[in-house]
Amino acid sequence: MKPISLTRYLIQEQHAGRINADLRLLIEVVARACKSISIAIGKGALGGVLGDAGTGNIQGEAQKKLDVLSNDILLEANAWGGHLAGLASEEMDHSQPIPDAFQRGNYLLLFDPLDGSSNIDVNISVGTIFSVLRCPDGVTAPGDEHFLQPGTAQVCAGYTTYGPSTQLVLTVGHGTHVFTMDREVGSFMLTQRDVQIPADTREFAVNMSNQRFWETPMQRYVGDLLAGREGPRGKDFNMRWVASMVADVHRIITRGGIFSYPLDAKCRDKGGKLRLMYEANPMAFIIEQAGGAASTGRQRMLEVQPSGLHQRVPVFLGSRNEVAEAVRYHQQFDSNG
Ligand code: P6P
Repeated sequence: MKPISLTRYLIQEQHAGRINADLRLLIEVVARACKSISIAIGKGALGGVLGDAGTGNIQGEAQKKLDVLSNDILLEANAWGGHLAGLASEEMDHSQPIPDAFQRGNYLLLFDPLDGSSNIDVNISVGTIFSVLRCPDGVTAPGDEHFLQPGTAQVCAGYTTYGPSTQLVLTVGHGTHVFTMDREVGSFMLTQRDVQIPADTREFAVNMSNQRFWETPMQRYVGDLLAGREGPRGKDFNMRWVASMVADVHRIITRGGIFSYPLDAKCRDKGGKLRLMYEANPMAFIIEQAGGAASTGRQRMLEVQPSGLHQRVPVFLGSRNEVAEAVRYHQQFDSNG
């Protein structure tokens, strides 16, 4: 049976009362922007878009030309549709209300326009991550403070991975679904409905070069993974690390696993490496809707009360039984040292 398009899927969700017309428009606008980003990335060296932009973001990171281009594509695409009250981006210091020239809607959009962009110049998969919140009632010109809602308040989350194929992974709170871009037609087609991540795994993803900087429970947890079948876990594990969160998460969506970017001595003062509002929270919503789990190591990710737009958090997400195991090491350490 021919897969249905994203548009038809969204119309079905709207007719079922699970989304409204504005959220449908929002998702279609973001998907169209991701198609434009996919085309820009796909040109590679021929598109004159590789390399550094010569600017930096609030994270203190050098911006790639494609970081800036992807951000501009998403800003322009979402300005005039009337579905948004405001938006926030990893690449912008503060959130932006929709310009007065355009009608405003009831949603807030947050995004990392191009996550993993340090991998672009070496032709490794990168991605766009987005999260949708409701604008608080009565707020017509939202400021940063109106975005500071816990992950449980998300009405939609998704990412697009720009790899051998371009895939959009989406949840509106009724399962997680995968759409693959038909490059000839330019449509996203539903290729996997209701993803179910295996509860157990033998595959972990972490940047091992940080091992000496980790907290004790993380040292113990990974040490036992590495001990394999002779160790307390009684089974061997495999390791993968792409250093592109979207690519690592998509592998987990596809075959299970656990992804972690824990606290370490280098990022402790900042609260972690990955950002809560537009990386950890959308990924946590997607993973939980696919039967997985997401935690800071000490708290369910979606229940973290944000204190800042660019707040960072430690991240453990993926196969729910393995995430529970990693959390257990932290609980044991916090209780008994
Ligand atoms: P490291 C990419 O820069 C990113 O934000 C995530 O996509 C990725 O998981 C992580 O950082 C990689 O960090 O320290 O391994 O380079």
